[in-house]
Amino acid sequence: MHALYLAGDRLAPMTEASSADIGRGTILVINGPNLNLLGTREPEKYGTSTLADVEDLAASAAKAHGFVVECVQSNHEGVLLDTIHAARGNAAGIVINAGAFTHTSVALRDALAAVQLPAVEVHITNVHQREEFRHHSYLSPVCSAVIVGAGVTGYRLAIDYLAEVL
Ligand code: CA2
Repeated sequence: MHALYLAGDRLAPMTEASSADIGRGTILVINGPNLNLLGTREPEKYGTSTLADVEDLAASAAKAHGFVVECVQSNHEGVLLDTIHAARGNAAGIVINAGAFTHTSVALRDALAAVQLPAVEVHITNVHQREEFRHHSYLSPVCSAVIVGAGVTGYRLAIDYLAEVL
């Protein structure tokens, strides 16, 4: 999944948007493994919003602050790494829910540290109320802020925060 949203609409990829369209810039919204299933299973845990709903919510929040979003979801760690690398020079900030890779991936942490962009780690659920293995995040130490347990509203809060600090 890879889409640029401008003014809440699905548009052409980032390369086709003019800098005049972009306003304050682009916020990259990354969703990791299994988050493509949002809204289709386990609603008691993850709610009923779909990934498309989350991406629309992010686009609206960004638009309110004069940003656009680029939204990427992948189940493949390498794709997420390439996406983070490509953000350098193209995005002003990053919102990332790396799913289960949060708890396993030194590589994603190194990529986030390398690009030196303000990043916000988001988790839909309160990972601290869940299994012990979800309590540790490799990403938190290299993120500016961490939002857990606010449901999909966490993505909006992350964008509001980035708009404040950027
Ligand atoms: O709470 C979160 O946002 C998580 O990042 C979600 C991950 C989990 O591994 C993290 O510990 C916390 C799992 C994403 C799975 O998403 C699904 C959505 C709907 C149905 C099934 C899975």
